Amino acid sequence: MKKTTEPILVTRSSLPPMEDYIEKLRLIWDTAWMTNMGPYHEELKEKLKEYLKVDGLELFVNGHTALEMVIQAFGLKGEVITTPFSFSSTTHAIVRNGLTPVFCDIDPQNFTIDVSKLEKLITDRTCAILPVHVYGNLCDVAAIQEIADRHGLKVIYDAAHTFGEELDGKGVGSFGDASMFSFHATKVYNTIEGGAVAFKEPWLADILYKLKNFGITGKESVEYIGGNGKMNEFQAAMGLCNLKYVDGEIKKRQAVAERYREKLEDVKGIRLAVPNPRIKYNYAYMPVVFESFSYTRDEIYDRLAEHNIFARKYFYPCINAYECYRGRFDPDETPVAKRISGQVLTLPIYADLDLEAVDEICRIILE
Ligand code: T4K
Repeated sequence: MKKTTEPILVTRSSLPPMEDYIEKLRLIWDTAWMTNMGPYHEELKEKLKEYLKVDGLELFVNGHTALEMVIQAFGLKGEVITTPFSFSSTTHAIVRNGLTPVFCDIDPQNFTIDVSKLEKLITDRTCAILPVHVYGNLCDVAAIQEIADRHGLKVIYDAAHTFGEELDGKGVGSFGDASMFSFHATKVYNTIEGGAVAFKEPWLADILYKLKNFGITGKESVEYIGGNGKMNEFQAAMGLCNLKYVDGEIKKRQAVAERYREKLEDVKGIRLAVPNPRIKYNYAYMPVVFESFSYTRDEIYDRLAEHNIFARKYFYPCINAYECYRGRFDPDETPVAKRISGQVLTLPIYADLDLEAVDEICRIILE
């Protein structure tokens, strides 16, 4: 088998033509305005509100800070129900706000929170649900909202993976009380590092703006214990440039995802998430579950690495098995998440990935 010369990594950042970015840098040099809600920040905020089809939006320096700060904005106390099948950020944001995460298992089909197991985890200490639209697979937003309304709970989505996605034509950020998007370099759309909170209630705009700027409320007043979560002008300029090309990038990702599906969908022992025709996807990740295949997930991972192809075990281990949470949670209480996290591999996917490379990756897997 031919070894690829250049390593193929799980993803590769989308960058605009360099001239576009240089052009944007001129204003920064002319004005010397680099951060603290400058003109690019404000322009990007308005453009993203429209693109994401949401009522309110506040930009942040990264997705994690956005999540920490929206949790703080709601002034939550007690327990937050979430899933352990996510990136560390989701649970860390809960814990760093002094709240207790309670882990709900996931749906084996699309890996999001299993709504049939959610309600029995609600106690009189529960204040919110923090589900994850993992890999861009949307949660059952209607069922979650119905449960939340019945128990008077807030719903904050970790929508880090869902830039530009829609359900029945509605922007994904319009569900729940708030949604956090990540614009990290590894995401479908990037502002180098960056993130946002989308929301409906107008009061959130004001408090999020203040929280990300140290809680400052006036020339001589600081009313909140905020932090520094501001997106700077270099990030916002990159965001404005990338926004022009993102639809094209998503189309190219779609071709890659469809090629993988063509090659792997009907293979015995391999399972792909079932697409939902109501969702407009962004093809952020390509998760493949090696359930009863002739080789284990780890064997496939190693075999690809021998060929210079670096898939990733997103998300292994489950968060409730992390060293930093040892003794506090039992991963056996979320058996589906534990099983899937031992079987899933996210294969390389990005806009400029050649379809021939996809064929080669599939050939190595199936060989
Ligand atoms: N919630 C969820 C569900 C998330 O997945 C994340 C982030 C967050 C919250 C928090 O959002 P942010 O605060 O990050 O905005 C990466 C990303 O750093 C992280 O943003 C992402 N999730 C997570 C799933 O993946 P690593 O440690 O796997 O990244 P790294 O450095 O190994 O990069 C992966 C590949 O991306 C590289 O092999 C090559 C490519 N790459 C990477 C970088 C940094 C590029 O092409 N260009 C680059 O600049 O965490």
